[in-house]
Formats: sequence, structure tokens, C-alpha cells
Amino acid sequence: MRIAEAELHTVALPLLTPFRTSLGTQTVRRALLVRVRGADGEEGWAECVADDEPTYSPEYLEGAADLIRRFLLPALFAVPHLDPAGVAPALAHLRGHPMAKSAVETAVLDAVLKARGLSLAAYLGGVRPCVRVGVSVGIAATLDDLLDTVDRHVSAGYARIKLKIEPGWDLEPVRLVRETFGSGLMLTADANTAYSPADARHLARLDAYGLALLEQPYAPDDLHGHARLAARMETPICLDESITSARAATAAIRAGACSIINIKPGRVGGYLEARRIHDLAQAADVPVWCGGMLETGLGRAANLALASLPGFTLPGDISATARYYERDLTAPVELTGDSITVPDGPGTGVAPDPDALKAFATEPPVRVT
Ligand code: OSB
Ligand code: MG
Repeated sequence: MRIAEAELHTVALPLLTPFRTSLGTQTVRRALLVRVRGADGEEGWAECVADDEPTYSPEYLEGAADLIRRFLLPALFAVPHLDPAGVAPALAHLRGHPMAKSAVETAVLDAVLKARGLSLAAYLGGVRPCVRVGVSVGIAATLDDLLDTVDRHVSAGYARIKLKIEPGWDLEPVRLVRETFGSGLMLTADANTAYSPADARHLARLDAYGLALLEQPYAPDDLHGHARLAARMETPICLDESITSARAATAAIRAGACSIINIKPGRVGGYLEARRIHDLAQAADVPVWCGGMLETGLGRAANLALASLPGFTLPGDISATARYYERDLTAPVELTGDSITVPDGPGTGVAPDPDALKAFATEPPVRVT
């Protein structure tokens, strides 16, 4: 395609309940949406997962919008025959900013695949019509609140519960949830980098609770620390923030820093790089699962497509609309049993509902030509 014009939309969706992690508390999901239009009328949409503040990653929403408008789109306007695989090479001279790059690549993918009548899942090599999913449960005000929340999600059917942890909220909540819900519950913990190697002995006590994995205890660049912890703990170590590319994934696996990988397309620069990580992890016998960034239905549709690849053997952080929002930007994403159906329509299979887009907009769309 040749991109003729693009639009940036900023929306804000109130979260049904505040989401607290070791990084902070979120009550609203502000999201940046990219819409591209091709010279032949093709149209694609994507959601940028950059947060309001650069806490989870160095990127943030306003910065991503600025970069997309001033650098990424102009670089792509200059390409006369742009195919999805050509987006990353056309942007490679611009350093960093994987979330912003992922958004424009995904919008191009959506436009091209919608025009070809091919679903993103089929294009990526998906093999499953539906994928098992879990819930990421934030740090609660009290242990009673936590048990209520977990109970609600387990009753809804979710295949796995992930507890956010931080120093002062780790052994006790994990122990209590394990004791209350029994050994049959697939349970994991995510520290979002809240610990340091000085905490290794403390973290090793989590081994008592049969976690399926411990996610990102240390700083993103501490592969050596994670490798030492992995050697010391029985609980498999999973990396999220550390895995910023296929090359980073290879380095982490070689270092013994993780035996499981959380793949978030935004964090690694797009669905094509995400698939490369899937492929190299599969070759190394490392299970992967699809992480989440509190996406709207738009971002989750694309994540469902990715999670339908064969190496995604653990339930993803891809919950139903009702886990996050009263009303979604798209038709609501629904849970069936412990799974969500992978969209099979062209491209991501979804587009924002124009009324919802208007209702949630925080400013008029910015047109880029
Ligand atoms: O670390 O996986 C994480 C949300 C925002 C930023 C980082 C993370 C998360 C989640 C939520 O855990 C996953 C989701 O349900 O989208
Ligand atoms: Mg995480």
C-alpha cells in the first residue's frame, strides 16, 4: 500500500476498578489509536500501548504521539510500495520507541490484510480458534479484598490468576490465595522489577506455593541477576520488561535468565518481531504467553491473533472486556469457559465503534498528511 493519510485519536476509558502494581495505580486507560488510509482506500487501525507515564517502559503516550506524527508517519509516507514487512526496515534508522513503531506497523498490517481479506491470525500462522486466558490481579487494599477479587475471576472461568507483588505484598497474599483456591489453580506472580538480587533469599520462599512462574523480579537489564535467581529457585523465571527484541530474547535464554517469556508486541516493536520471538523460543523449548497492557478491544483482538500461534502454551493476559471496562471501544470481548475466540475477520477482525470513539475521545483527532 501507499499511505495517503493518517489520524491519531486519543481516548480515555475509565477502569472499572483501579489497577495497582509495584509501578503505581491506574484508574483510567488513556490510549492512542492510529488509523491509516491507503491511496487505494485501504484502512487500518491499531492501538499504541504506551502508558500515560514512562514507568513500565521509557515510552509514554504524548511522546509516542509526537514521534508517530513527526517521524514515523513521514518516513512511511515516503515509501511508495509499503508492505507490512517493510515497515520496521523503513523505521530502523529511528532509535528505540518500539511501542510507537508497533502501532504504525499494526495499522499497516490491518489495512493490508483487510484489503486482502486475510485475518491477522491466519497471516501470523495461528493454529487455534480460541485461546485460554488469565487475569492479572492488582495489589489490593486488604487480603480480604484480594480473595474476593480472585474468587470473582476464578468463578468467571479464567484459566490462570496472576498476582501483582511488591516488597510487603508477596509471600502472604500468594500463600493465602494458594490455600484458599487449592493446588488446582494455575497461579503466577508479577513483580514488575520491584526487587533486587539482595531479595533472592526472600523470593526463594515463593517456591513453597507452586507458582507456574515468577515474572520480572529484577531490573530490565539485570540478566545476570535473573540467571542467578533462576538457578536458585524451583519456580520458573519469566521475563517481561527485559525482552525488548528477538535479540534480547536470545541473550536472555542463553544466559539462563528465564525459562518462559511474556511476549507483548508493543514492547518488542510489533507483531512480526513478536512472531520471531515466538519462533526462537519454540526452537529453544521455551514456552511463551501473550502479555497485556490493559488494551481496549482493538489491541486485544490483535493479541488474540498472536496468542493463537502454537508456542503460546500458557494462558495470556488477555481478559474479557468486563474485567477492565464498562464499555469497550469495540464490540465487547467475551469469555467462553476459560477461553476467548480468536477473531477470524480480515485484519484484526475489529475496528473501533464510531460512537464509542466519540464518547471516549479526549481531544479531536489529529490528521497527518
Ligand atoms: O507487567 O504485565 C505487566 C499492565 C500494564 C503494564 C504492565 C503489565 C500489566 C498487566 C496487565 O499485568 C495485563 C492486562 O490484563 O492487560
Ligand atoms: Mg509483567
